Amino acid sequence: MKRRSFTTLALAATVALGAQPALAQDNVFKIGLILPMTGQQATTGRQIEAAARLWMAQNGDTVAGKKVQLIVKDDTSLPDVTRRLAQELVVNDKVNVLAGFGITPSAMAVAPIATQSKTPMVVMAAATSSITEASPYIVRTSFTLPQASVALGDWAPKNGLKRVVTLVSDYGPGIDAERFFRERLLLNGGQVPESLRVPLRNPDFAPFLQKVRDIKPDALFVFVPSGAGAAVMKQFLERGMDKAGIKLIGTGDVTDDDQLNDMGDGAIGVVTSHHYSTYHPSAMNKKFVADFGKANKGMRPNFMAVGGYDGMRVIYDALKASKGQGGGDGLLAAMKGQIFESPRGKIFIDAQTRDIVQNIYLRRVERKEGQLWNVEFDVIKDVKDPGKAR
Ligand code: VNL
Repeated sequence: MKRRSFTTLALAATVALGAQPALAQDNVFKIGLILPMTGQQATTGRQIEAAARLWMAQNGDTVAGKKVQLIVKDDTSLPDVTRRLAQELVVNDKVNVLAGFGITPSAMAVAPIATQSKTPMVVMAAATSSITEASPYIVRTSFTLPQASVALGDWAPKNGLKRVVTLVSDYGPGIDAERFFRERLLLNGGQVPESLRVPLRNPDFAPFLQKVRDIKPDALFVFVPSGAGAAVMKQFLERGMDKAGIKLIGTGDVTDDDQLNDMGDGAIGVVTSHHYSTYHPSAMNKKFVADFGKANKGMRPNFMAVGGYDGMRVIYDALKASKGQGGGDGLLAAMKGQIFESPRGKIFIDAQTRDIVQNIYLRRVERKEGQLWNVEFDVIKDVKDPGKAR
């Protein structure tokens, strides 16, 4: 009785004030999706936005009685811009969740805002191990570089690649990749005669590749962020590194499915380790790839798209489970421990670390049905981030 009269009163007041949108606001659930839509990392933004929109097209925009609204902002991959946008989304738009984050510095810039405002922050792209430790409100649906790199440190020496030079982008994920690959290789009796780091912004790979040619290792291990792989591949082949007997290996960022088909047959045989391959042979993935292509003029979803798609699922499932109650903390609690099948295989959000646990696949570039693909040939199941154990 009491409750009903209160509701009636509130309604009457709302109508009297002509403030009907205020009532509607309570039924809106806002996701602030901050991505690099322009600039050097624009492919990452395009992939994740397309995946988020596909998720919503497939699953509707009403969850637990709330209307889901996606607010996409372009941070041009500059962390100061990411921080300002996150602040505006929290303070002015009053978003329920922050999501996206193309590169590590952008994710790091927003972590304190997530903590202060108690807003869950779903990291869909950035992949430095330590990101999830920057705020207790961060949940990750992408991957970590230690997770992807260790598998290759086991595979390489067993396959005759014992002397390996590393070449990485000089920032968080690159430094993680360099360190975890190297440690694992050394543990397996390999050697790293040189570790090279290239700038993140406008890198010129030529002088570094010349150095690698002079050292003439068995292999070159590469990490560059999504979108930069094609440039590495082109210069690697132009300098005849493969003909000189140096094998190219790396995390899957270098043979990014978004660009792979344009890299040419020189890419065939390159072995990488990663958590998602567009060619992954599950029924769920085949449907995901087909639907994504249909909605985006034939574009292939890459590992960024999968991080975005699964991130949306984590948000939807948390909203459903918490029935839209409990604010940021309720939502966060419902994100922890989620387990489900993704287009990449089974994934799990570790409740302790809020980081993703997933399979890591070894893949080789092959031409199949007239196109270049990363074809999986081995799997390491349920890999936790090795960066967390320290
Ligand atoms: C990061 C890691 C970015 C891996 C990437 O592409 C990537 C990052 C934009 O943490 O900054 O492939």
